[in-house]
Amino acid sequence: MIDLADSKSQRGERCGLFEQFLARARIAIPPRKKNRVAVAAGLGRLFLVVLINASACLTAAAGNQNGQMPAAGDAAAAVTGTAAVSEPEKAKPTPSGSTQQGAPSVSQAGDPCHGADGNGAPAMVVIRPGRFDMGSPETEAGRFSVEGPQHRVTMPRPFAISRCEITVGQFAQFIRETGYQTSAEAGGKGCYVWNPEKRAVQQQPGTHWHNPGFSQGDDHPVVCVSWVDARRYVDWLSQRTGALYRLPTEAEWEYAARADTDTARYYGDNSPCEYANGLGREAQNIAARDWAVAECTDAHVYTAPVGRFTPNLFGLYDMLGNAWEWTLDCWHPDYAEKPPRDGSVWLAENGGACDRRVVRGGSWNNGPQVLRAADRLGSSTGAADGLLGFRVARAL
Ligand SMILES: [Ca+2]
Repeated sequence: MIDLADSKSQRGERCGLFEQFLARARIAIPPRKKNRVAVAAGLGRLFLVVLINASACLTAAAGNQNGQMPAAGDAAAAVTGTAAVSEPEKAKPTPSGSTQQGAPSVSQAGDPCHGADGNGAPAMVVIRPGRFDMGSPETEAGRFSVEGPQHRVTMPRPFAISRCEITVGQFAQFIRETGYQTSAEAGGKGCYVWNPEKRAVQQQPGTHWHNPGFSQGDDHPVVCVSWVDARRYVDWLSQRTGALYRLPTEAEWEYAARADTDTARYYGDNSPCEYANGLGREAQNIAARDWAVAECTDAHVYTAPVGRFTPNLFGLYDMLGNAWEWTLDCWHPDYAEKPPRDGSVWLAENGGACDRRVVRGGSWNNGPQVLRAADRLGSSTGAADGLLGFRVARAL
C-alpha cells in the first residue's frame, strides 16, 4: 500500500493517498477570497520585461507561437539542450541567464506540451528568478498544518519546468526504447486504483501506467508511476536529449504553480472547472456520498488530456488537478526545521524522510480544498498510485 505521511490528523501515520483524500473530501469547500490574479498579471508583465533583457535563455515564447499563453507566460520558452547526463539530487544551476548547450525551440504548432524538435522532449517553460512566500497563511481556508509555517523563499536563478504533465504517450516512448518495467509491474501487485463501484481504493493486480483502471489516451497524464519510475524516465530523457532533466524541487513546484499569485489557487476561487480537472459534479457517480465536490462540472471523471484547461500566468497547465506530481524533496511534516530558502531540494540532511517524497497539486479525485498551491502530501518512493504522475524540470 502506498505510504503517506500527512497533516495534523495523520502526521507520522502511513496510509494511502486515497485514504487521505477520503478524509479531505468530506471537508467543506472554502469560501471565496479576494482574487489577486489581475494584480499579479501586471507584475508578471513588468518582471517579464526585466527578464527578457537580462536573460539570454529566454527566446521565442511557445505561447506566442500558438496563441494559448497569457501575457505573463510570455516568459516561457521551450528548451532543448545537449548537456551531459546523470540526474542530480540537488539542482546545480549555472549562472543566471546562461543556458546549457543547445538552441531553444518552441512547442509544436497547436500542441503546447511537446517540443517542436520531435525528439520526445516535453515543451519547457523558463521560469524567472524571484521571491515568494512558500506555504499557506494560517488564515487560508481549508489549510492543513503541513503547509506551515509560511516562509519567504528566493529563487536566485531561472529554471525550466515542463509546460504540462508527462503524458502516457511520452512515457510510452520511454518504455518502448528501454523495456523498463515499472514498480507496479515488477512487483506484480499492481497500482492502487479507485474502484468506482465499491467507492474505495484497492491495489489491483494488472493495473499499471498503461492500465490505471480507467480509459486514457496518449495525451493524458501518465499515472501509476512511482518516484523511482519517474526518476528513471528523467534519466532516460537526459540521455536521449543530452540535457539535464530532473524532477522539480518542492519550492520550484510551488513557485511555478503560484505564478506570482499569493491566493490559495492561481485562479483565485473563480471558475475552478475552467482551470483544473478536479472532483466536480461530473464525478458524483464515483465519489463517496459525503464528499465535497466543486460546484461546477469540468467534464472529466478521471484524468483529462493535458494542456486543455486554462494555464496559469507562467503558461503552465494542470498545476492544480489532473494528477498529483512527484517532486525531488524528501518528506517532512512541515517547514519548521530550517527549510531551504533558495529553492533547493530538502534532503535527509535537512531532516527529511527520503523513503517518501513530497507530492503536489492534487488530482482528478480531489475537491477544492485539496486543489491549492500550498497543499502537500508524501508518498513512498516505490508506490504506484492512480492519482499520481509527474512533470520534469531542468536547471539552466
Ligand atoms: Ca473532474
